[in-house]
Amino acid sequence: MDMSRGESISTRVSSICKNKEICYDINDKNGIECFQCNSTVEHLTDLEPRLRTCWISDILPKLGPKRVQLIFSFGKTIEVTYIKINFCQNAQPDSMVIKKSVDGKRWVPFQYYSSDCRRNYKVEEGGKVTRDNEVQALCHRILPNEDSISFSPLKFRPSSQQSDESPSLNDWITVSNLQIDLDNPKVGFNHYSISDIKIVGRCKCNGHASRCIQDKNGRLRCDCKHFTAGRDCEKCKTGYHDRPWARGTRDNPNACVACNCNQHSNQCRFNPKLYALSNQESGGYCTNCQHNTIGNRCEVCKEGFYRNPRRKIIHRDACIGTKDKERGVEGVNNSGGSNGGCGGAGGDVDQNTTADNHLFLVCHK
Ligand SMILES: [Ca+2]
Repeated sequence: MDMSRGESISTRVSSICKNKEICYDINDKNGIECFQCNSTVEHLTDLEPRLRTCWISDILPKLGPKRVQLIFSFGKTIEVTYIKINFCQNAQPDSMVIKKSVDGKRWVPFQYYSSDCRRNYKVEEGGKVTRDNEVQALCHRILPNEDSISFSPLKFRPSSQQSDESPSLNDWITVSNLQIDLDNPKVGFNHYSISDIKIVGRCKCNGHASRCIQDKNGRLRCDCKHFTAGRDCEKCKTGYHDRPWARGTRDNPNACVACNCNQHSNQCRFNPKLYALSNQESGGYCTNCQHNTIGNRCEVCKEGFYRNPRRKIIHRDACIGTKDKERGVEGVNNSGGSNGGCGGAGGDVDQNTTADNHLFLVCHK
């Protein structure tokens, strides 16, 4: 997906040239070259079927810092696979950094470009990534006549062929915001100019969706499958907490599993202790049990109610009150126990079903 053309992307720039004449002195030309500029932020990412449109920075100060920032916010996490920047009017920078963030507050370098990496960024040009340190930003030389740069965040990373299985590389390409710092102009130039920025990525959905959709506010969210929920499918949906959430992989979708609440609730929570006790089979405990039931699986009648022997546990009349009893339904009093209804502490219970599907409880101590 070409994220830079998406409707939900927001682009901000710290400097822009509007209705102004820019004059600059190029060493190899006679005299000064001037042009009138009136650019917009949209010129950075618009489609250019015929006419090239360029974003142009304001005139840079003669003294002091010359940094201009471009910030792209996607509104949700994406996995970036490719970035291409086309410069305009030969006004490419001499030094620039691409930075990334997953919260819009903390930024880390993604890639450096400079005519002199060591002097400007204290990073060795080229550099090497090892398997032990795959997520460090590299610096590549930018040449004065280079009219575009391309950056693939997984390139040169040893685990890139198995990036699905590498949590650190997954984190490395995960961003919600990108920032491009143009730090120094080329010799003779007093502005920067870019005709197009292409950002290619896929929605980060933790292996539980193949596409993103827009919510009613126009924001991107994953089209979650495997009973997951959240904008990144980062959690199990309500009622599907019987196993812990896990990322979907090529070999295992790791779908969330519904809790068994005997049809008395559609809400549950995950409990690691229950999960361990069940030998990692089932860790959900039901909440908000209805129809006068309680228990991890809404399988017990709450105090003052009796187990109706004529109904299965999943029936809404499985637990009946005294009035129902007086009307002639003989119940089993299990108000004292939370272990399946055996009238007192310490009892175990077997649940059996008769040939005509009536459930009965067998208590033994
Ligand atoms: Ca353009």
